[in-house]
Amino acid sequence: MSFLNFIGGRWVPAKSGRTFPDRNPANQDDVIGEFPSSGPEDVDAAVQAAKKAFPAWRKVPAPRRGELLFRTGEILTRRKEEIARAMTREMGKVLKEARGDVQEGIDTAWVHGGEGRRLHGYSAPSELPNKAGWTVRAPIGVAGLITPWNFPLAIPTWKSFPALVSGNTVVLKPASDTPHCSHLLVECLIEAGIPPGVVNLVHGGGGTVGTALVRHPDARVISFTGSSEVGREISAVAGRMLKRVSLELGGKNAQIVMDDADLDLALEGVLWGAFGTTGQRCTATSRLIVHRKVHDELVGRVVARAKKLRLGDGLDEKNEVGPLINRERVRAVQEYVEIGKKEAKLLCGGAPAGEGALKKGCFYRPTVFDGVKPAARIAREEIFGPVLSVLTVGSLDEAIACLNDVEYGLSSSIYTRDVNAAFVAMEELDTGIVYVNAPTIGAECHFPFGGTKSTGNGHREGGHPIYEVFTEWKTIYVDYSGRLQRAQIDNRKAPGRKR
Ligand code: UN1
Repeated sequence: MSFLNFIGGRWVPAKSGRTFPDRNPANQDDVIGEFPSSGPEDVDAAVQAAKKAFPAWRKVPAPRRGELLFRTGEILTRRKEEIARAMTREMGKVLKEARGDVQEGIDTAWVHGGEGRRLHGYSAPSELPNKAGWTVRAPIGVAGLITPWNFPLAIPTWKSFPALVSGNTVVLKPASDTPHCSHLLVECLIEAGIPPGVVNLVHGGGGTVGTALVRHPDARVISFTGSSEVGREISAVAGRMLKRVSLELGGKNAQIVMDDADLDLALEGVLWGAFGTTGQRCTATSRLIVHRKVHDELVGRVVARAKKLRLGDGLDEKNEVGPLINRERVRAVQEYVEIGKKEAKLLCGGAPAGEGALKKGCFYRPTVFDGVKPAARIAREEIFGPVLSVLTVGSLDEAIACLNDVEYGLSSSIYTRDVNAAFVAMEELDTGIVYVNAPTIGAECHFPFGGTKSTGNGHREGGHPIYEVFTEWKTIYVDYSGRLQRAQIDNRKAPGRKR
């Protein structure tokens, strides 16, 4: 099957005519289809189409733009099972999680559809009589959205829905590992009635298509989710162009388990956090920071359960852990495991899984390292796979210091029954998201999502803060005094003069 770009309301091939295959990570022989391998000329066509569509789209009242998102949410709801299955085939996450990913897209439609009737500004009293001031949110123009493969439906909706309801037009560049999910999303937007040019889809590699989009002078705002390394590059280019950019980057998230914690709960949390989505979430639990008094019991149980997790094609609902996204990721995870073997003690996993039906896929065994020191590379660097590093501590202060002692600050978690300890952690953990008695994953789309330090550049997705990314503030003053009133001057008497 052959897929196309969507530019200016038409399905078109890459101008070069080149394509690339989209493969199922659970079975590399299964090709979902060929997608256009686009170049800068295709990006330019898409940005021009979006630019042309902008003046009319920004004039559509925001509540009407919101209604289009509600219709998209209804279509996604109707097609949920079909899209979830397509996602499992394309990205590998098990079906239950794929359904959750589509549901997150649906929820995002409800949140931002409703925003069409809010998009609040504010008013404040003027310092002068007969003068009023208030603010409105104005759209920016063409938004370039570069999305990752790990949440192939949810993340494109996190970015495109608020961009659209604010009145921007969009060029979406999905990850080349998951082009099909974005194709399906664009089909839903078309069915909902999106006007030509308002949403454009350009497939291809990050180095070519992503770079061309970031460098395009008419793509006035860029939203990117991916690695900190690429985020730094984007930031440098966009900085020189004075272009707004929102970056959602790496994580090295940890779960703290104190000696008074409910260990059954902490066990379920760490298994879900570390091995859900095969560890391929920005928010995955990559470190377990455990109090030494409960270390042996908890780690013993984690390893026993990790060994039993059932790997396989996510379309078979008996399977609990799907594959990594591609062979390159298998190699990258293996490299970290080799480093880890020199730094710490491997308790389980540590190798790809290639027996029987698994040999055609990119499967990797859930892996646990114990005795990891805070300075070890596997304690500090993002691995993006099913690898958990266990660090042992003796107090709450030590646990918090250990958790904060990394370059990233996305998500953190603490399991404790001590309310005071929980509140200290909420205050001291230097991450954008903090969970108490819950794993590091499980963010909801109407709350801010993002992190501190190298996890981003201060912006947040989700919730209301996303509108700081996709709108410009416009301040309006109306003077109805009928004379020139000079702010800061005419409401003051000169010093020394009697009133
Ligand atoms: C990500 O971690 O890459 O919080 C996104 C969660 C999801 C979104 C995660 N709702 O796990």
